[in-house]
Amino acid sequence: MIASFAAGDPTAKTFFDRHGWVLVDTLDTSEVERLRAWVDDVASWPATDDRWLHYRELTDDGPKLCRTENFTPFHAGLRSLLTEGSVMEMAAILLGEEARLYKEKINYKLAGGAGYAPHQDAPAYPFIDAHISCMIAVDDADAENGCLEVVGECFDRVLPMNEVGCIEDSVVTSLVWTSAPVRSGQTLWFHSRTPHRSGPNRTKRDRRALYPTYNALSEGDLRDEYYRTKLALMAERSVGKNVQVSLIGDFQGRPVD
Ligand SMILES: O=C(O)CCC(=O)C(=O)O
Repeated sequence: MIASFAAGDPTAKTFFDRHGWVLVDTLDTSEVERLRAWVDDVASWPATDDRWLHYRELTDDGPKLCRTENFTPFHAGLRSLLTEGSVMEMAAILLGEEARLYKEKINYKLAGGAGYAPHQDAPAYPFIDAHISCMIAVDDADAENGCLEVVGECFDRVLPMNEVGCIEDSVVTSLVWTSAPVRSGQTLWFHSRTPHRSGPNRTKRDRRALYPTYNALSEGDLRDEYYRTKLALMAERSVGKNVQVSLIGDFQGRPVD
């Protein structure tokens, strides 16, 4: 078990500044129930080309939803969770100034869903120098259903990358990886240069999580520009042979077609 901090506790920043990640208790049981209903809402939305972005992967049980992005304009509850209240407050504490939502995604990792290769987020996030992300656990995440593994005290620079923008193998083996189980309602915050990876979901239990990313307001309000650029770049190039959900080839999911 990793020790967690209470929501809004300013001392979480001291831990974060040293380790590049910190675990925070964010939602109580009834808030988790409400969050699950909201995530079910989003998962039920149809595919569209001009609103939210759904991505699917092929699992041994057939095609499954693996990610949704750009949902806050279309869901008031999730928009409020990610842009007001204790999550936003913690983003500001950790960034050391007012924060803005840069992007948001739900990673579903449903039973049988694939994992993520070792990477840092920074190379996938253009325009800004300092951003932080968090994993808000919708379901309990553990080693069996593919929780994150992080490297502590290692966020001062972008590490050498392979051809798909993930961390080079020789560097991966030299790093010390810590498994980070997260209970539903807890939030694992991490710096955009904190190396992380996760295994597949080998269980029958879904492992859904929200991942908002924030930048310091002094760098601007960049969310619309991020999504415009991401879609343009993904339309003109692809990275690797797996399902492309990002500007780097971190996701290991098999394509559906
Ligand atoms: O959800 C996971 O297991 C890992 C997610 C991740 O690393 C990412 O989306 O960049």
